[in-house]
Amino acid sequence: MKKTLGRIIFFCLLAVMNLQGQEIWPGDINNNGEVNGVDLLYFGVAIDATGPARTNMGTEWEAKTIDNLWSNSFPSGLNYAYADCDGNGVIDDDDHEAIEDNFKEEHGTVFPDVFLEGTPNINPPLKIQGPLVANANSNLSLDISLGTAALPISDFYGINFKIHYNPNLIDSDEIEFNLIENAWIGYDDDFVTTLYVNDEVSGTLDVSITRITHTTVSGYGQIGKLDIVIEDNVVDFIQDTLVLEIDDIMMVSDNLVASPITETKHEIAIDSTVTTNEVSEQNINIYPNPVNNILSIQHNDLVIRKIECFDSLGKLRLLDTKTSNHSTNVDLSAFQSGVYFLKIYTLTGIVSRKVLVQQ
Ligand SMILES: [Ca+2]
Ligand SMILES: [Ca+2]
Repeated sequence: MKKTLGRIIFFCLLAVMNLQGQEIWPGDINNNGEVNGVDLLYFGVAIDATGPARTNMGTEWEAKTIDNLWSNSFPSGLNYAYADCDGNGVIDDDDHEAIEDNFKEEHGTVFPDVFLEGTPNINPPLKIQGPLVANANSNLSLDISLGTAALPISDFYGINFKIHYNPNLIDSDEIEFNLIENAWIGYDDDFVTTLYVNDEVSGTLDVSITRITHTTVSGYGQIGKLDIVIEDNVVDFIQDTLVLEIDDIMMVSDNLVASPITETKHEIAIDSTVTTNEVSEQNINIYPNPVNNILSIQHNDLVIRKIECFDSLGKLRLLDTKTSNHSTNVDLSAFQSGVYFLKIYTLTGIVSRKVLVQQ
């Protein structure tokens, strides 16, 4: 989302106006109408502060009346009472928990957080680095780094970002981000706190990290690792390149001043030609390709159990369980022109092939 001056002025006005609102929704610390990782950045700034407790304590997702404002405010003018999610009069771990419990909840009108998009080679990048090719059903550990020697980071206090992935290509239960030991931004519980939320449906991992020391650090290089497991059913070929994309980055100093960070993406080609071993490519010939009628699958000594054909959307269009010796024919004459994917199950493994139908 691009920064615009109008939005920022409006956002600041909103923050000041909210002082009159006198009610908080637990977890929405910056009071913009939604709970997300940006609220953790505000939490990190306000941590350990104390003020008057609320009479209406608790973190259930409902409006809580603020009885008394605190003496501290965020730079935007928003009162620290909004950071005391549970209302006990101190900003501590329970308030962090409220962000997690109410993550993605919304109230009233949502004024989306503003993310400053960096310019490549001018602003420091947040990068994913790792292999460019991977086999189906393999585990990968990718490096996440912030800043480079040429474009280092100064006055780091916290960062929030999203990693997008295709949930059809990786095991969405298994995706995990973790800070590495000795990460230059801090890694120990005494120095940083984190919040990771994975949405398996949309394929989004929200990562939020903030220091809790009231002091900033400067540096560059690796901060964490992203562990993923490539699915073993990617042979359906809905897509054979995994794209991991970082966006919605907000990196702030200890007074919540944001600096632009360059968004990046990392592409991994998934080699799914053979998902189980022992089937040599040379053992199966498919012809003609392109085809408009009968496709011949010559399989020499391999015994075929079944053949599946998927269209480019991954929909199963044909299932053939006939077996024959050495060669099997598949009728594709009714298929529209386009790319299709064959999955050939043999006794020793599965072979996948791309077929072009031209009518
Ligand atoms: Ca918020
Ligand atoms: Ca509290």
